Amino acid sequence: MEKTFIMVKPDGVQRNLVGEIVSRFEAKGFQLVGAKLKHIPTELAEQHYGEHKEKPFFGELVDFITSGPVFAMVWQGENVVKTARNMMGKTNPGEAAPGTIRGDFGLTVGKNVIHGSDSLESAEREINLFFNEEDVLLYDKQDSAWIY
Ligand code: ABT
Ligand code: MG
Repeated sequence: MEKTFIMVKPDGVQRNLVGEIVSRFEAKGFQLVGAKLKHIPTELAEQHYGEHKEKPFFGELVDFITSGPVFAMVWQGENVVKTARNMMGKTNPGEAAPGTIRGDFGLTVGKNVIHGSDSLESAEREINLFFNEEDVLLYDKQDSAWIY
């Protein structure tokens, strides 16, 4: 079953949106298989956002993501990478549709509340950056038969 890496960014944690965001993924039918509150060290932030190293906003991005704790999660389910991105909405919350997480809770591209892996390859890379193997739990869930 597919897995993705989802993270409530420091702005989302400060604005008490962790519960709301977890609820949306639970209600959709996805399964939470890993979670932790973490203050990201600079080195990990630079690795996580490695693809943006040469961009003019890289410094600000690293400063923001290390400015306070994030809530890092692994979610599992059918097509979860793409579906989670759809649930998050566009990168710029000003353009994100109402009903999406960024559309409902964000205003600016610099503080856009949530991160989600953009491909299967990114998901595997990011899960491995943030979680040890034993901290991703595989367990049976009673509602699976009613979702699939
Ligand atoms: P992330 O989930 O944070 O990776 O966002 P997403 O994948 O939707 O968008 P990308 B393109 O990966 O943006 C990464 C972060 O960079 C910020 N950003 C992006 C800017 O601040 N200015 C810009 O012009 C662009 C293109 C937004 C993203 N995160 N934050 N915070
Ligand atoms: Mg991205």
